[in-house]
Amino acid sequence: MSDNELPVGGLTRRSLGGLGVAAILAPSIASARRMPGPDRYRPQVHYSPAKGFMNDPNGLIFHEGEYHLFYQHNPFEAKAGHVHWGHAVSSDLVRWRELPIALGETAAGQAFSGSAVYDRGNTSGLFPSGAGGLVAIYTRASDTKQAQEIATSTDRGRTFSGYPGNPVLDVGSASFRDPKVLWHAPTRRWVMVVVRSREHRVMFYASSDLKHWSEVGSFGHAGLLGIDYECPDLVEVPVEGGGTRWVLFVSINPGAPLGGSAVQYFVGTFDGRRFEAEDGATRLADFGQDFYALQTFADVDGPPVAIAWMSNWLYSNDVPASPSRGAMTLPRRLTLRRHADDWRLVQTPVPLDPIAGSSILSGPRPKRTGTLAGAAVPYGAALEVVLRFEADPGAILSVRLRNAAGEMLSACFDAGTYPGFVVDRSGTRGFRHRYMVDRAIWSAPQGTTTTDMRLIVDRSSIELIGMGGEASGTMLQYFASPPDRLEVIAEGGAVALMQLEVRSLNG
Ligand code: DQQ
Repeated sequence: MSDNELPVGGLTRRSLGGLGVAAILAPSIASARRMPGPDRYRPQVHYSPAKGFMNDPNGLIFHEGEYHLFYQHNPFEAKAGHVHWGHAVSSDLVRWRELPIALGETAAGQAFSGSAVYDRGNTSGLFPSGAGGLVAIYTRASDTKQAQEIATSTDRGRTFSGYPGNPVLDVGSASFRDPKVLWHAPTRRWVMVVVRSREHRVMFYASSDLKHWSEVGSFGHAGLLGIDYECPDLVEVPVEGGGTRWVLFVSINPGAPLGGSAVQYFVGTFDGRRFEAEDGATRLADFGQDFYALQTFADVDGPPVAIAWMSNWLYSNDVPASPSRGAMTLPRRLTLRRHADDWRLVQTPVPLDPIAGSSILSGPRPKRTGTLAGAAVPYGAALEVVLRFEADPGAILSVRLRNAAGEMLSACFDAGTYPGFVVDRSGTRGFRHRYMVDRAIWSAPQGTTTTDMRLIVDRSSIELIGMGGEASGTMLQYFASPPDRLEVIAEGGAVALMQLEVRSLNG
């Protein structure tokens, strides 16, 4: 067992009081190397490449009937490094097809994170007259320099040609990266959002041709600084009930509240030059430990759709390979909800009907304590659990996945003095790391007893979406032996299930 597979402070873990976690967990911790068959952790309903390493989503765009997911990718081994842009496409955001690598390393460096736009009016002049095409905007990164380059594609993203005049934006910095470009309709020009990462500044540049960029504004030294600001995104998001606000996402790494990587966001206005936050609040997009580098798709109709990388730089190189390392979250639609003096980002994972498997549990359950429902779950299947419930004050509703070896993964709503959702992976023994937290907690307004919870559990992850999308908790999790049973349990008070649906998902 290597040092990085040991949990902090020894091997004995205690339960979280009334949360129903096994009291003392077995001291043996299986390492990834001792497990038979890396496929046991292969994501079934989340995108992961066939081999190599994957991190940030890049170049997300809907174009000619296809959703494009480009991503940071090391094709040579399942470790970060030698960054290329991998590529996959989907017609429904759920089933993805991997395509050949889109951008590679050059003598000038690796192809770090960036975005893609459809230059429909050929503003760049880089396409044949009268035609447009896709333009990728990314950071060319060496040890001494990070500068922004562009590349064009006339074949729906299958191949790209680097612009001979690259780089298009070079400020002589070694920490200047992750350009997200959008078309700003009111000012009729392209806007690039990019970070001076070590200075904790998000920079705004404008261009009429994607080749010449002028600085027009900046926003920074705001929120959680961490060591680096990374992967910014700026998008106009509909507010439930009417209107819109601009949301500026800024990933930070390391320095997140749970350690390592996290995505924060600011809500405000943007006039094409300046982003003004509406209040001084820093909000996190996800309460788990494994949600990073969120990016939204260009050119989708309706509310924006975002994908994040489902990992954390503190241990992304150490988690079991399956045989590739790295997976994306499910795509989520984004809206904003206003609460008296607060804003909440609402995330709604796209419908999974295209990959629906069989129904495992269904129907309401009357209010009581104890086991409300239980069923065997198919070996190695991904699961979707949807619950709407009303809990007595003080009750805890848990969804538990377990196996005969005594392992358990649970997602709970605690209707106690401090109500909220909990994702608890402390009872899984397939992989531990000294920086992986056991559980993550999201606080709901005091007095909350009636709400909803949706879980998507894959072979090595769990996503909890609660309170109509306000709570998003994303965590990697590794059973040593796959779970074979699911139970819904009420403790400390009675709970009624107005809705219970559990189904398997086809990988
Ligand atoms: N990952 C990329 C960088 C970015 C970081 C390198 C964030 O462009 O800042 O793979 O995960």
